[in-house]
Amino acid sequence: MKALLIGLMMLGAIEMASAMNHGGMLMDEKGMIMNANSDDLPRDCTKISENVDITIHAGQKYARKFTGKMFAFDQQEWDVKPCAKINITFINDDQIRHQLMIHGLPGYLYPEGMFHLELYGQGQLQASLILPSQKKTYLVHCEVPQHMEKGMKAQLKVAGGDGDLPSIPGISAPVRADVYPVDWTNLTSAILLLCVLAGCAIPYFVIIYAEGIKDVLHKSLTKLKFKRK
Ligand SMILES: [Cu+2]
Repeated sequence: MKALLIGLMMLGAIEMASAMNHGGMLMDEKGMIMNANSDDLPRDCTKISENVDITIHAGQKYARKFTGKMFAFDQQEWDVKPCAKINITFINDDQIRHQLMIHGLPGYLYPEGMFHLELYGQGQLQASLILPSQKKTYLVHCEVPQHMEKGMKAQLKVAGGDGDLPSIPGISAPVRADVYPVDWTNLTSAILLLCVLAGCAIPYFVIIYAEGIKDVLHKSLTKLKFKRK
């Protein structure tokens, strides 16, 4: 009987563990960590060159310094040594979902070449990864629809990287810049012309008829005062 109970408890524990950890993916009610790696060396590394602690904030307030952007990380670029181990603390300052995804990593260590942290709202997560020795620039972004396009894009360089990625806020020019065209029709042109004419004409008439306007205002105010009495 005792053996049976222990067996059942062990089965329960295994089931709980598998619910939390699906092939490199850790989940709970706050968020998700996918493909973290703090031990396995990339094939081209003989040892970890440096341990780097990086704190990355995500939130709307970090986009204020970039015109036309809505979401951003607090930093847009990091540079580390070849074979560096990065210990990331990812903090979401918003009440909405944000991700920190790093792409282009070796597939034999990181399935789909991807490292992925995700927070469903305000909070923080910690996870590590070890980078290969190759001089390269990795894409860092949030894949929630429109978040990258609206500014949540950055780059992680190894040994200075192999160039800048496009559309990194404050660093590189966009591939296609946002345009805000005016829908010019006869009506909008006529309204604009009318506004310009009115803007020029009103001060002119005010100056010309200043005395008359003053008299009219004075009389109106006097009438009002009498009525109140
Ligand atoms: Cu996001």
